[in-house]
Amino acid sequence: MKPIVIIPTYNEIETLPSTLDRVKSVLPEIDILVVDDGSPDGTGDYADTRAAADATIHVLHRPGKGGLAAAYLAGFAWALESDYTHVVQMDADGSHRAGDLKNMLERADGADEPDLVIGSRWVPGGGVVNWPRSRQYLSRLGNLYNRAALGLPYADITAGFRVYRADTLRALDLNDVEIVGYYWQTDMTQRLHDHGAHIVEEPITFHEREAGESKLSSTIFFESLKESTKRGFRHHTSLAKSITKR
Ligand SMILES: Nc1nc2c(ncn2[C@@H]2O[C@H](COP(=O)(O)OP(=O)(O)OP(=O)(O)O)[C@@H](O)[C@H]2O)c(=O)[nH]1
Ligand SMILES: [Mg+2]
Repeated sequence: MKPIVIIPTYNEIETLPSTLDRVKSVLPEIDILVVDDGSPDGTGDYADTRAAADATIHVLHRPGKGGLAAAYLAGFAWALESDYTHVVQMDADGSHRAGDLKNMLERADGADEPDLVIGSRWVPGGGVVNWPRSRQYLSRLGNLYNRAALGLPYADITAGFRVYRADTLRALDLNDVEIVGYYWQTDMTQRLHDHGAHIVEEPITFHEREAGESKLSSTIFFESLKESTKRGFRHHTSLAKSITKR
């Protein structure tokens, strides 16, 4: 197994140092790619300093804030050109923990060869720490809504902590992935599900961001909700059509 951890950053100077330290202390050999969108607070420069001192740390600089999905897709393209076997999505802000990452990688390396391991807050053994009740409700509701609207049988469809099998990503056409708001996590889950992928959930403990500012705005949230609804209608209409044809 040769995984790479992709960490997108926008103004995470307060949290990226400890995130890199923790991943490196638990998984010293692992490769990391920081994808920075020209953070005005110098996060990209900091990542460059770390990369200069450690050959396993890489940095991809993008010119300006282009959104989380676009940053990940650029990171995927970079990683898939090399011989990595697994590609990890991980936030910089301390919400995703290195100990959980280790478990997720072990799960990804299991004999049943999952195509996607979702780091799940909402399966037994998973949970959240210090997350405001309002965010917990939003996450649970968002997942319920997505499950009902799209028929996806997973507990944490919108999770951002994930391990993908690289060959599975290579086999998918990611050119038209929906990059609206945070809907793209759901879109990726659905793409893999429709592709017949083996998707499993590994419990994680998600922590409230440790410092810095959230990039999740209400606009992003409502854009994602709108997209789920649109896709949900499409899903149910095609389901109804296939039933009436029978
Ligand atoms: N490169 C890049 N990274 C981004 C962008 N937007 C968010 N990120 C990063 O994506 C990760 C998730 O963003 P967050 O702001 O933590 O979003 P969230 O986890 O939903 O919200 P909070 O944790 O509550 O703040 C963090 O590492 C951010 O720095 C972007 O436009 N470009
Ligand atoms: Mg966060």
